[in-house]
Amino acid sequence: MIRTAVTVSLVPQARLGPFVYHGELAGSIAKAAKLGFDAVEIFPTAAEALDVADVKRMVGDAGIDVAAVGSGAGFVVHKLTLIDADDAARRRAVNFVKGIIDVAGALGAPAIIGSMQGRHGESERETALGRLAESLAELGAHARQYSMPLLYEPLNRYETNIFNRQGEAAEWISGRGIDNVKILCDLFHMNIEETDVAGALRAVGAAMLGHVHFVDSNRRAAAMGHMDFAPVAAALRDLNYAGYASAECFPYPDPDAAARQSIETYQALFKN
Ligand code: LER
Ligand code: MN
Repeated sequence: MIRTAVTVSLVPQARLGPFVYHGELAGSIAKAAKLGFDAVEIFPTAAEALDVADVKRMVGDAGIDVAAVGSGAGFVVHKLTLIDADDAARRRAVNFVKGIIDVAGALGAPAIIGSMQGRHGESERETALGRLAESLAELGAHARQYSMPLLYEPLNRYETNIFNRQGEAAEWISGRGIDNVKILCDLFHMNIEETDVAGALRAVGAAMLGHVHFVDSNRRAAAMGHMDFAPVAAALRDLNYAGYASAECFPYPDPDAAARQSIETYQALFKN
């Protein structure tokens, strides 16, 4: 059974970003539970900023889980990337993600690599991919102690030039023998980059599909844009996908309405 999650960003610099709830973890967790979500996906400013015992208590009291923990602040706040040409800066990036993996692991969740993959310069692609492969391999191995994969999220062309398409990223990870790293498929990025969103999910395949950002074409809540969700749901069903459909969308027209719309669309697609 696919599980539902809703995003909560605690990063002030991302206050205009595509997260349903912003800034207030306890209240957001309570709202998520009340609306019927199974979990929250959390974007902290850094690992040290999350008090694991506190978060455990909050989700425990609400009777929900943590779906994933994002590392985006590593880039947005600290400008760290896993492909930085400077060895010391790249090491800081890897260590930042290790911290996120440790916190996520303690919460029973995987960590996400999105914007920390960076963007390579002209004619530096192979070097950048080499650095990314090395970083992902180290981080995937680090995540294994928690029996969690590391989630790698291809982004659209306006955010990265590393991998924009899901199937290519999955093939590259498998082909390089990078262990314990799965793909996070964000339907918004896919709407920009893929010719066939459902086909791209199938191309990633059951073994590599780790998480889904459940959102519409315009980055509003599911069913507030023009994404055709029926083939997407059919692909996820056919793949026996049992991970999260996590609402990562703009809080439009307001956070609670976006959350409600997301879970109602999910229920309409998967619960009958
Ligand atoms: C960024 O566009 C995104 O989709 C987030 O999940 C990345 O951290
Ligand atoms: Mn995303």
